[in-house]
Amino acid sequence: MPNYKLTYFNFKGRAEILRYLFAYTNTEFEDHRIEYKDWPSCKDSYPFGKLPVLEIDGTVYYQSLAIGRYLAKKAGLAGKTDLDDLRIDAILDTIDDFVSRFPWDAADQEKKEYIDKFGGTVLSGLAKELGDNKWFLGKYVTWADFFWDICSDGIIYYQPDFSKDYPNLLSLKKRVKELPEIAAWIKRRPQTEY
Ligand SMILES: N[C@@H](CCC(=O)N[C@@H](CS)C(=O)NCC(=O)O)C(=O)O
Repeated sequence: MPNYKLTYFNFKGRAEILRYLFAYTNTEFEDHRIEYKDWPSCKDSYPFGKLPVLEIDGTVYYQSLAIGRYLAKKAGLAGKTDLDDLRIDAILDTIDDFVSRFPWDAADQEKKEYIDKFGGTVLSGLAKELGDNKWFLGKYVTWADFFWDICSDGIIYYQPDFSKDYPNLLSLKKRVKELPEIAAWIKRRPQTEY
């Protein structure tokens, strides 16, 4: 079993998908969390000055979705075919486009404007993609389902009614959170606001 050390800040953010993937497979990992006040003094020691990074047996890997794809394959949470992987990546990138441009550090009004302007297109598209299926890929769970749950939680923190008009997307979140390994992780993870 390789030695895993995940480094990020003390919140969910871009590391939570990796923490879900470790949790789902009951894989031990060091959950190293850097406080913001300590960040300026260590930023330069990380690739491109960004987090998260994952050290695997001492070698540093970066970019959360690249790492996620690697862990998802190992966890059996990637696609069963190349075309399924293409669909998963398209869903991930759609969600990622939306959350990457979200004005996390701006005032509430600006956040609301962003959601009003772009949220509907993303939500209706994802709701259509999911349809009446249990998971985005139909019959089997993938890390795209996890990513939706985590990223939408991040937005819901600021706007609790985000996705309230899309019951199938809300049900999907519930199903992800009810997976026993994910439920256990949510219970034991450090409590942070977002
Ligand atoms: N696409 C990258 C984005 C990495 C990124 O922007 N990380 C932010 C935190 S979410 C960061 O390190 N911010 C601190 C800084 O830029 O100094 C990924 O997904 O890993």
